[in-house]
Amino acid sequence: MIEKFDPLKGEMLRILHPDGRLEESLRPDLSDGTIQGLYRDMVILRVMDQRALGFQRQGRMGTYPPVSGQEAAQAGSSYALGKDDWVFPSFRETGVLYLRGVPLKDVFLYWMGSEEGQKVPPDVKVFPVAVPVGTHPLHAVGAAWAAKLQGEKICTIAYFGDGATSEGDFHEAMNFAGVFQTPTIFFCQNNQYAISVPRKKQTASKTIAQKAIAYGFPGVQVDGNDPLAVYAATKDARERALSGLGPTFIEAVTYRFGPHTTADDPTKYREDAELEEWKKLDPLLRMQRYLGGQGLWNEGVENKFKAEAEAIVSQAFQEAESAPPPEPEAIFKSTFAELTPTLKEQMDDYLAFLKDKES
Ligand SMILES: Cc1ncc(C[n+]2csc(CCOP(=O)(O)OP(=O)(O)O)c2C)c(N)n1
Ligand SMILES: [Mg+2]
Repeated sequence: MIEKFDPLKGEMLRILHPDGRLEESLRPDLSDGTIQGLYRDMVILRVMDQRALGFQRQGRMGTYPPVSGQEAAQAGSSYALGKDDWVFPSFRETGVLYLRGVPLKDVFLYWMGSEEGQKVPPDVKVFPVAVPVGTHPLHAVGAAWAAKLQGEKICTIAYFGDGATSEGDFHEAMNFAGVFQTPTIFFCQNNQYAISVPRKKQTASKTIAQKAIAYGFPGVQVDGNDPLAVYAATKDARERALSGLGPTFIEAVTYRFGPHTTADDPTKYREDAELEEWKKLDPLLRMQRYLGGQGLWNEGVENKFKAEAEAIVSQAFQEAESAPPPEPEAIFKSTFAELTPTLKEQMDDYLAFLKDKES
């Protein structure tokens, strides 16, 4: 289905319009009940994000990268994955982590500075958060290649931003995936900015999706604020991957409502008017409009979902806050299974320094 939308012609996949109208001919195989569940999850992500900002401002959590505005991209794609598919996230995929089964407590722990938060339960197929921009698509391609060689019926998905597409690693990953036909989904959340650098200064390409064409596989632009379009494109990409057709590139066109991280002030580089225009395309609003028309959303439903979300977030944060603070040596011990001689030397040196300071 995605091949019907040519990024070179500016064609973008959209199924749920901002006014809540559904493109029936493109409707994915989701019941209205499931769509309501998807909306409920998006509310949890919105509430989680708002609370996380508050916790950071109260000094109870470290730097945090918000996801508000990108809930459709994260929830829509998560819903389309299989249980055994591997996710390779960047730092802004809090919503994906949660929906793929990483306990919210661990997500918070990570942003509190504890590597314990990166230790996912054994049945959760999520790699650690990659803060170095654009490095992990290579890992996703490598893992997909391994799965292909071993005959495993899974795909891998790498999440990254528009800015990451300027990194060399990204292009190496795309090239390798195209040549070796790896079952990989490249999922780009184009939120229009890489910190303060706008999309138009990132690439001279008309779309980011069209970059896939040069590497010999399909790329599709989807309305990233439309969870149904994101779901349908990801599901299609997954089916292609599992049937041996190789990689797919998805550009989810979206916008981050908040700052890049809690350390950023977006008013320095973007106009309020731009933000207001994008707020009209808020992914939660169009879901409310659609579900409202089906009798599955009203103020009562909204309040119920919000209260449930508050309870989930409060409990997770309480658990994270009551976990013991990380040992100083955790910073050295969290990368390799066994310490390298250089890391061991650095760790011993640091522990001796701390001991000296105490005495
Ligand atoms: C290799 C590398 N260079 C620079 C940075 C600093 N940095 C962190 S996030 C970011 C921008 C990323 O933008 P984008 O890929 O669009 O993702 P977004 O933050 O918008 O989700 C930069 C430059 C980094 N973390 N890693
Ligand atoms: Mg970006």
